[in-house]
Amino acid sequence: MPDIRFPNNFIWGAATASYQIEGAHAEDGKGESIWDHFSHIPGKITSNDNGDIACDHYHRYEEDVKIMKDLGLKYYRFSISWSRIFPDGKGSPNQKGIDFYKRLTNLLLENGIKPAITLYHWDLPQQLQYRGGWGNRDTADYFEQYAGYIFNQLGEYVPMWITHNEPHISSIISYWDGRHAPGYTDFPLALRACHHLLLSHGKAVQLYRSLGYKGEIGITLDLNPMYPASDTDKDKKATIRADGYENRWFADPVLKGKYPEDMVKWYESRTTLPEIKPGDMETISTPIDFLGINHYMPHTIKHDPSVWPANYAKLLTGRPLTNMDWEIYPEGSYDLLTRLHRDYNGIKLIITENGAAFTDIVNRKGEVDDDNRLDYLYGYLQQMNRAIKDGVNLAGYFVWSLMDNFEWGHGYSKRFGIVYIDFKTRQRIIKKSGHWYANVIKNNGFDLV
Ligand code: IFM
Repeated sequence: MPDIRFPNNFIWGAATASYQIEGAHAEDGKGESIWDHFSHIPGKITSNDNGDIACDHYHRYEEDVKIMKDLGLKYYRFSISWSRIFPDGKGSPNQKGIDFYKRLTNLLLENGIKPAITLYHWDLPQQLQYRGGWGNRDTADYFEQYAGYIFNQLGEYVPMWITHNEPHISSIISYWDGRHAPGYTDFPLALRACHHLLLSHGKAVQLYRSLGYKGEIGITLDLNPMYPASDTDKDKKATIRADGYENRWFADPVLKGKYPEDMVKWYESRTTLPEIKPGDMETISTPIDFLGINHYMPHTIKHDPSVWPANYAKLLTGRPLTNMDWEIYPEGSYDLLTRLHRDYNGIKLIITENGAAFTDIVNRKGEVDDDNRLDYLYGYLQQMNRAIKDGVNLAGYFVWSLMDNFEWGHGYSKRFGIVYIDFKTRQRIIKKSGHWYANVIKNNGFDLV
């Protein structure tokens, strides 16, 4: 028996997202998405990279499923490109688009790999952006229609559904911070986008329930633990605010049916809050089967009145960094999981993303010895296992990512994969961390070294 052992039936998987891997950006009737649009604006992406070809997964999915099988994955988390299905975001579906996901789903199932589908991983159809994107409440209805079509096509075969990936990124970072598509810098609009994203989540969950499928449905939030930079009252209060701004603003509506009161109060005198119609919060908090968590790093928070709107800044504390300059602190994952368990009623949790970017080099033997990534996974999995032992209901883990891919504003300069991609030849090489992870899955755990 391995030193670190996970519960029976633990979900072991790897994750990707449509725009980051598929390529075939204008093929077989696919419509333009906001990321197709944004990445083609000069200066938005490192080296002006884009996802036109990416990992070419659209054409190489058979090879990729074979790799998943070699790794022994139990689950594969991927997202659907909305504009591949509805090129204009609504209206008539594109048969060739849905056929691709049917072929992929079938092949996964034939190979004993369960599909976990994310409906929205940030690639909104550009035609809907022209109508206001997530700032427009109607987008929540279009999302519900899109979700309904996908449920009807794939619902019978897919055991795990995730409505949205990281609404914090697709609202705040995309509509206020401006780093992600559509690249706006309007805070009240970002809060509106957030409300409509959460509303569309609730609508999709209700619809899924009404259709009677047997799978499970949840949402994925990017959640990180926050620690004060000092013992001062100001830093401690700023830490609570940072937690409200990035974590609770998303988790509380879904799991408690209300936006956090401290943050509502904070915003009231500083900005315009979104209109909440009767019934919205009930829809948003429709019970889910699990909470997906994407977790990568801790944040250390300092009060900083010059940073609007929440008056805090993040500090680096000298801990080792990944290639994204994200601090490595596995104990943070223990703190986060135990805290979520405590604050949200012991809800079932699934890590839907965790992993690290490092500079990888193919050696003369044609191998990638990414010991740094392996160490990262080793440390984080150990702490997550500790949380399970302490009673946290953690049911699964998906490594980010199955393969190196288009890392949004960073283009191809950041590699997160356990499988290396040569972006010239599109050759795939399982990295040392991938071989290690395959053994973890096989043994349902690992030995301490
Ligand atoms: O690549 C992203 C992914 O799309 C969403 N979560 C974080 C990852 C690393 O930045």
